[in-house]
Amino acid sequence: LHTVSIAAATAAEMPRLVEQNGRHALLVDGAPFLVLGGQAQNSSNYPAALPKVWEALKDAHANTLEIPVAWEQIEPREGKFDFGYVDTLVAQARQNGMRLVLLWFGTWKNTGPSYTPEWVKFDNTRFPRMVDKDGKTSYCLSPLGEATLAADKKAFVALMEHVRKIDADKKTVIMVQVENEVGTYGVARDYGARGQAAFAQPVPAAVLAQQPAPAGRPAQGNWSEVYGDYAEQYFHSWAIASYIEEIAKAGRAVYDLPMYVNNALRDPQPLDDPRAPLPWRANFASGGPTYDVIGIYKAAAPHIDFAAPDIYMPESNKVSAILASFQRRDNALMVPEMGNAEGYARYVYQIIGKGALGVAPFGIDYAEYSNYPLGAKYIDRRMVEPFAKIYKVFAPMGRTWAKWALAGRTWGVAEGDDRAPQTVEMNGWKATLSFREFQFGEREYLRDKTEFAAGTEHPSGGVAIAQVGPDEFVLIGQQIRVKLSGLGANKEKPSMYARVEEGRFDKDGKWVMERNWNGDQTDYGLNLPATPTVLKVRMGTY
Ligand code: N0T
Repeated sequence: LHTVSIAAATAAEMPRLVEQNGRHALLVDGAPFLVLGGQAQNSSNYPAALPKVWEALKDAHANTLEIPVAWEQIEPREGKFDFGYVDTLVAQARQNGMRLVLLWFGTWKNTGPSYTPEWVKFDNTRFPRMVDKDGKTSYCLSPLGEATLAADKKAFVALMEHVRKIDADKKTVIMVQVENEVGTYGVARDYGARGQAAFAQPVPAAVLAQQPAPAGRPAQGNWSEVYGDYAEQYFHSWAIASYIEEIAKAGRAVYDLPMYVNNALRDPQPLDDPRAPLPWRANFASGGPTYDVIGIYKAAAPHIDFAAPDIYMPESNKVSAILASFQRRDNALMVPEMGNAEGYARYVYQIIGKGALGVAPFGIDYAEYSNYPLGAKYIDRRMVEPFAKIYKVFAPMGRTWAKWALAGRTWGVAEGDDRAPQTVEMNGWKATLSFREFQFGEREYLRDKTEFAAGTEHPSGGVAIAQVGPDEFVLIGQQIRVKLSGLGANKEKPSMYARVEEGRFDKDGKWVMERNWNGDQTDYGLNLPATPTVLKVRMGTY
């Protein structure tokens, strides 16, 4: 027994990302892993606050906790490191059966320096802040401050060394977020002496390759020559991404975990609008990894695996546009933050169905704090419940799902704010999805055509679909009617259900059939109830 457990421990591979035909997976212990996450509140990164975090995470049926490690906390006095919190966190994560994503709150947290140690916060000479056009000092630390970069990097490397020391055997920590929502509000870039000098330099070739000059502008030159009205934002994005690259590269050199950056979004481009986004006009944090500068981050920060959206825009058309713009062949989709209000829960189906590495509502934590109106008002079980019921069905099949997602076999839909039907085209089959339906009959059966099923006052429907065989599907959903019809080779053929099994996946990912749906339960499509339900459906043609 002893030999076996040692062999198993040494066999545990480093977590890493893989890509296959534009789809991605996060490998944990050598196999695809679905992050059913929750993020703790900002100030829960102390041992005394952790019990309320675990309680909420467990109620949520989550498998991963995202939680800050603050620079001020590990290096309160320069060069004197204290990893007591990290030790407690990792030990308790193991006791609670959770994986960890560590959030490095360093030079930038929501763009500001509030999580830097005091010896950094107030020393403008050694750690310069950005300067605006009029020479006024900004709140934000400059990405061109060499001493700031050296100090942040040193602390981050110390953290990664420590994580390697305590966790290389078990891999409880599976990923690291470098900084938090970087960029700068109010000022487009650093106009200080260093900023002016760097801004006058030619745009690096790697940046030009990712973000070519807009039509009608010179293909190379300095930042203003090439990018015109976009120059300040692009330059600042490059400066911040380059700074982050130095930190991530040094951290990965000591312990090579996947690393990513998160983004406080600019307004997304509507899906049907092909125009280029407008230049920065103080309407979002300049320099952050917004969808329009992902290419610049790719060029400047190759040690960052992906840029990820923090979704606090509840509108369904915006959520769809955000997911579309961050899911790229060169950028795995992952939603490391999302509002924890009930209306966001249905997006879990869309996000997971699209093949994301995972998702984490923000504030899954029973600390007495709510970030309403971004998230829920509730700070108890009522806040967790809408997510918990969905995570519960995904939890035992997470790795199976992540494998299907990597293979490009999955789709996801959430009910739109317009409540309108949607369609999904799969291989040989089309799914038509409608909402607010009664479980029996069609709308024309109703005397009152404006009558809708109880419990559908607010959009709450969603489904994630995996095509597991040519004519076979796994559906996981709630508050939705699903109808399948032939497409492509099956288009002209009449079809019917061969089998509609309701059941669940057990802990080993094996299907456990509970009953077969037929008769009223299938005559009007597959009407998934408010309780998330898993169906294994096989179609046949005649
Ligand atoms: C998030 C969280 C936390 C459309 C807010 C969101 C977290 C940070 N910031 O609770 O502070 O650490 O990443 C900023 C959203 C701005 C408002 C967008 C309105």
